[in-house]
Amino acid sequence: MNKSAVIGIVVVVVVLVGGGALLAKHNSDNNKTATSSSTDTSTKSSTDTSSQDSNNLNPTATNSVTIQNFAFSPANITVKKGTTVTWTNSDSATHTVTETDGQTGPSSGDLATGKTYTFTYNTAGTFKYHCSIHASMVGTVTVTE
Ligand SMILES: [Cu+2]
Repeated sequence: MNKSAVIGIVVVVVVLVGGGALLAKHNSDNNKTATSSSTDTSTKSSTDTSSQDSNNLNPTATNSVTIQNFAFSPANITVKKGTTVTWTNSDSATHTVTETDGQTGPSSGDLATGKTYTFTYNTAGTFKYHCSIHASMVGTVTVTE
């Protein structure tokens, strides 16, 4: 009786250890699969990054511009006619949002840190603006029908 019980336990242990080894193998296979798929993800994200870079050359579809590090971000945006654009000064310095080319456009006056300014574009076209304090700060709003 005792011997057969011991044999039974040994059999159970062998089966468990064997099964555990199989599971471990299976898991390592899964890990390999996960590793290769994460490689795919990083390849995809690097592709996304390059497409974001090319997007920076084109207007970004947004009505919200942040002023930071002495620059408008994004500097070039596109909105539909009738859109109100909001500029937020998140910089430590005072800036302005001032139309550049004599068309109807923003004229914020001095915008201290944390202040916002809004302007509604009711005409389609391309509208340049700048900061009247820092000549290097320029931006463009493209208004579509
Ligand atoms: Cu400025």
